Amino acid sequence: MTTYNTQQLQEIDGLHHIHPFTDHKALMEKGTRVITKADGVYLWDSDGDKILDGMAGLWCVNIGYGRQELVDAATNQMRELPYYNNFFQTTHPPAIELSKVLVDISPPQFNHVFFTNSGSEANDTMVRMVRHFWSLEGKPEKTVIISRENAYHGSTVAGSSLGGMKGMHAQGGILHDIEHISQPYWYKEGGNMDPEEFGLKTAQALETRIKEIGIDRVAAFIGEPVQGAGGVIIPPATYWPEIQRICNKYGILLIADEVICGFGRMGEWFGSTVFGIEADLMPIAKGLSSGYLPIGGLMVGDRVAETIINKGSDFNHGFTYSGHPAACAVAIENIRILKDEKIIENVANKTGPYLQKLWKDLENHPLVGEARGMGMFAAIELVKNKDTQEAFPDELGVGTICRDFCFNNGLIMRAVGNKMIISPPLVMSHDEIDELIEKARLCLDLTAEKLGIN
Ligand code: PXG
Repeated sequence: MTTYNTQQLQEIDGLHHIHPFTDHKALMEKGTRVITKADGVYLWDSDGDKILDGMAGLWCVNIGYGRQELVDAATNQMRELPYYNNFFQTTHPPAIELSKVLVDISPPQFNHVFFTNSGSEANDTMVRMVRHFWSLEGKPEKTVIISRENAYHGSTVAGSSLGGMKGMHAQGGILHDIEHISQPYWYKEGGNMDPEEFGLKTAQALETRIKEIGIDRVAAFIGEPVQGAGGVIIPPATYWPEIQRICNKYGILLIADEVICGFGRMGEWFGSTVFGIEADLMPIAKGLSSGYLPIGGLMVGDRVAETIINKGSDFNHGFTYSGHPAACAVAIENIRILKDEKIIENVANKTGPYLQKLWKDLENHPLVGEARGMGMFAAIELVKNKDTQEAFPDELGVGTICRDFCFNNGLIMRAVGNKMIISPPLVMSHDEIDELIEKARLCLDLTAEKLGIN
């Protein structure tokens, strides 16, 4: 590859590269930040500045950067068999081994996986499989999938339709037979209710909606155990048990989107088990390979698998790179490292509690209305008035102001509206967590100063 300096890179980028979720006019004015290398929990940009990565890339680099074992796994596999597919009665060892490894770490009802290249494709696969399942069950009119407002399930047509982001629906429309109910976001929408009462009431909206649509039409419910991109929204303890009760009562499929919560972020292999959810299907991606190569999948529970396999003939679905050999080899090695180095146990017993304790203390900052989190992800609500929870006007862009201070002070922290969120690599040490908190506090101070709040 040619070596360019920062200015040249920015110029070429501005001329030719359309970025995901980016305002290009603003980007052209500022110039992109070019990330050139990474190690452990740190990134470096093209000017040589070192940045602490509080987001594990995009919620995915669970074991941290620079692991030679993953590089070797990919290299060896590419030398041996760089590509072959799993269509038409062929397969290869890495896909076979990864399917067994995944079944071994999943809850007992999961004995099958369908491979994809991303979380969005996993959700597309899910929509097609759910509708195919009900058709094979002799109920082809059961096509409606119920999701939630402010959910995120990807950017393909099915993914963005399942998601509850209005800005996405406005661009390109939404797939038929996808419905949304309200989210379990107690801080913003709980009003005078206590969290438990609110959790129950929000879950019961599912039952109401099923009755409105008619049970003969409803196929499934989908939710992230904890909403990630929506702003690390942790449901009250009463929420998931009530959702589970309703899904069981009406016999609809329950889909736990594990793309962010899976592979240790919450201190267990999957977020579902943390909340006692017994899912029928689990879209997975991100932490599956720690982001070193693109790979996702749909874990298929026995109830669905038995019908798809025994009652159907072909499931007419698949991607050229479903179960790509190099990506599978990397995922196998990534899961081995998560296991052998007890990274998930550490999240549950050491790193997670340490991070959460320090994070909670940020609540004493004048800008912070709530600091919440679980395992290795967390959010803060930036508010104008802590006592009344009065919010800043959206047009002030208070999250973006804070995010920019973070960027300029060597910390990646993401803004979601007026929320700041983190999702660091699971391997972050206590010293690195101290650094994260210190930098976050500094950037909150700078934001407060700019807004004239003290
Ligand atoms: N489900 C969930 C729960 C996700 O968080 C997807 C599906 C889609 O995965 P792919 O691999 O197709 O991106 C996601 C992805 C953000 C951000 O800024 C979040 C995601 C992706 C990109 C940005 O928070 N989540």
